[in-house]
Amino acid sequence: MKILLISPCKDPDYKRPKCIMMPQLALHLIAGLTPPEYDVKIIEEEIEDINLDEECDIVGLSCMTSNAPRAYYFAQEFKKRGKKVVIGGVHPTILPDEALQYTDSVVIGEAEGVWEQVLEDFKNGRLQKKYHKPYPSLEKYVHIKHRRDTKKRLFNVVPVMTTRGCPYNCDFCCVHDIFGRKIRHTPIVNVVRDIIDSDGRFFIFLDDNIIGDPIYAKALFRAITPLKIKWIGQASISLVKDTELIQLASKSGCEGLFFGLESISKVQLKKMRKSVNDIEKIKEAIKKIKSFGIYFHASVIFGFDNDTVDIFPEMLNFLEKNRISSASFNILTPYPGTRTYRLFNEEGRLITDDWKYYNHTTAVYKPKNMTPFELQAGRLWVLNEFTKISAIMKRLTFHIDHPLYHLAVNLGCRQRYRDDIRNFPKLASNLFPLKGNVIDYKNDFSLSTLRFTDFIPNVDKNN
Ligand code: B12
Repeated sequence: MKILLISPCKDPDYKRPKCIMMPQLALHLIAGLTPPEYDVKIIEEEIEDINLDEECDIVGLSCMTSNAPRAYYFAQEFKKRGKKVVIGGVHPTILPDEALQYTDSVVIGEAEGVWEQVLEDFKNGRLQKKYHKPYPSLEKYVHIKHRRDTKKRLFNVVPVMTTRGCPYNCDFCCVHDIFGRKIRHTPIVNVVRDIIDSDGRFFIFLDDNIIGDPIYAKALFRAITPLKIKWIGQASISLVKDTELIQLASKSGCEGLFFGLESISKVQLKKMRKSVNDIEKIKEAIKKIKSFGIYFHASVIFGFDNDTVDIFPEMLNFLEKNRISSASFNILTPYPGTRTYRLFNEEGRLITDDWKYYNHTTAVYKPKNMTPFELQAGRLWVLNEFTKISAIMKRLTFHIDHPLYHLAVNLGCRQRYRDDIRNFPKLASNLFPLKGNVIDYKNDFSLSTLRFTDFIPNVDKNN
């Protein structure tokens, strides 16, 4: 029997070079859970095309919100061709009934403890509509067979996940609803085994917060130190409160961390219940983390209710002043299942229900203190200013300890800017049609030639 496991892309017209796409973990893990009698083929549409007539018995689709429409398209096409289709991932977990309109079966939550049952039921012709085993144990070692393939990508980085669940409860995030509030751990001995089995040298820990449980994190860092690997991951700024933890992370091969800084507004930081919520303390934290040789990548969000258009130059100024090497510029996104979604929906602020736009970088709602267009354009303006070649080179002088990361990440962000600016006219005319003929998106609009102050006041405020 043959299983086809697919990760659809967000936009089939825009695929990124294979080497810069971070490899999938979920589908490889599911392949690892699959009994040996099945043949498994994994396809990531971001890097390869999908043949709808591919020989297989059952199709498994994995999706987040932004690629859910594409997943549903494939589900329908495969069903037309007589295949059974099972779907799983973040979006079907939140909206299983929506997913069932297009598929035969939905796995809600994690695949561990469920996937074998799905296959057994399929084999016996009694596939159920929904499968759900909340918060399964992560004790069992799952051998991931396709490491060799995944290693060819993103500078040979190998993805690993050590924990699930998140104790924080951010309004805009769905992770606590999906994986629970209690952190569950993979036994450290299994993480070590996974790292050794993978034969890799460079790893990415996909955990939402690799230091979420400091006791586990310290034990993990001690256990991987002898492996002499290099790794990157995501962490909360509270790392700074525990010097031993930073030392252990650095000694175990931590080269860089991605920090969800989110906002520089004190009110907003407090609202998000961030444990380090004083901007002066954040500045010190950045310095301290960098002093341990850890590359600092910041992730910020625009569009909170107290953000005005001033947030764009303020954020740029903050990042430059604090010598932040690289940053992801996101737009607040009301993902289904979050409190933010419920609130914006109740207040009638959502401007589209097309999930493909729910991607962290598109204004899909009316912000309180600016227009959706201003939010969209303001993000692009910051991205442009921060990733101009002259700005990247200027910052390089402060990051001579990690020149390759600095250049690779920033040039990647520059490419992202180029893609976004190319797509902007189409996006803007779909989502933000103007009432007055203020800007002809197709012919007049070029952010690269306009300064922020030139275009923001020009926009029709009623739009
Ligand atoms: C790594 C990661 C990425 C990687 C993905 C790498 C890849 N090729 O898959 C990259 C960086 C590319 C990425 C991109 C994006 N990401 Co992302 N990402 C994550 C992260 C940190 C971990 C995901 C992961 O791999 N986990 C490990 C695996 C093992 O877990 P899993 O994927 O959940 O899979 C389990 C179950 O869901 C289930 N399952 C999943 N699929 C299937 C399929 C079947 C058939 C079955 C049976 C079961 C099943 O079984 C698995 C094992 O238990 C999560 C945060 C999180 N905690 O989930 C965010 C997260 C999933 N991403 C998110 C977002 C928003 C994005 C982007 C839109 C961001 C952007 N600006 O572009 C894009 C969208 C990409 C797309 N294709 O549409 C959001 C999703 C919110 C939502 N409702 O959609 C999350 C939850 C982050 C957050 N806190 O908001 N992401």
